[in-house]
Amino acid sequence: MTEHAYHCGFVAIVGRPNVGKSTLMNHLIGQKVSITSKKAQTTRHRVNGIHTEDNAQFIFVDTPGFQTFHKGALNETLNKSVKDSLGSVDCVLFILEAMRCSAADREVMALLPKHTPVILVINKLDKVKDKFLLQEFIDGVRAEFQFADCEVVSAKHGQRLSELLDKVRPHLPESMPLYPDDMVTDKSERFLSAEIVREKLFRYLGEELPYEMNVEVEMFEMDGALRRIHIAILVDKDNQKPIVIGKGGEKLKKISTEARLDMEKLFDGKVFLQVWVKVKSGWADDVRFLREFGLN
Ligand code: GDP
Ligand code: MG
Ligand code: K
Repeated sequence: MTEHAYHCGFVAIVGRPNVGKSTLMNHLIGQKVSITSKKAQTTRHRVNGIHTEDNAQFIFVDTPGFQTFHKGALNETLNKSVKDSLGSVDCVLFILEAMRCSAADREVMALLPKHTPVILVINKLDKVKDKFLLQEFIDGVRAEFQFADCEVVSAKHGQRLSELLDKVRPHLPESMPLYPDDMVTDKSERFLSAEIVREKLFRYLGEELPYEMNVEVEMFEMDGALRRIHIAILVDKDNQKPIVIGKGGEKLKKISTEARLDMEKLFDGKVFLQVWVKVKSGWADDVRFLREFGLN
């Protein structure tokens, strides 16, 4: 393996809800996100995003069954599909929150593949006060599973992400990039779709706009010529949800419908858009208010 060799491969990000998978992913790919194209669907995996560097291309993929993962939802069929897909990527990132390894974390840990390198990623480093206790915590976790490597990061603050990528790179096969550069250099449709929802929120909430609010693209997929887009509006507190949703859901409906129409115009194709409001802390499914919009 020469130092100048180009590496390219598939990376899965796993962990229980709220450890920071989406935040990490968003930071890693930034605006340079590649949408799932027709080409991508010919590969073994569903591509979530691509990060391309001078010497490597990291292709982040979905793990079927993992998006719907929540406590108690795992069963044998799901376990098998998770295991199969984790066994077929080049590298797995297992995310834990610093100083926390709960039963839910261990459920995920039990699904980690034995013959694929798994890197332990300790997230939320910014919340750690005692570095000595952190080292003890890491040693404890590493005693439970044969991790290929370990890195501590703060996904939210973008800290130590290049160090993390440095540890992933050697596990990717020597290969030329699978995706062309032009797919990852522009603002992507994924990024633009979040911008459109953000713009509608500003327009329709005005002064009511909750101070802390994020828009997150949870899924962006091509299904033939149809774009399937799932967007979460993240608010800080439970009592901010009705502000966004409106009476009988009318505000959210308006926001979603207009956003979808804008997207269809911009992308020049049909869009199936789901928008929901989520409170940042807690389990997604408990707080999900879902509106579905069919096709015209
Ligand atoms: P996911 O369910 O694993 O995708 O987790 P999210 O990416 O949605 O993150 C869950 C919560 O943790 C969000 O409120 C994030 O802002 C927060 N979070 C993620 N990374 C960090 C971090 O590095 N530090 C801190 N303090 N919070 C983080
Ligand atoms: Mg997420
Ligand atoms: K990037």
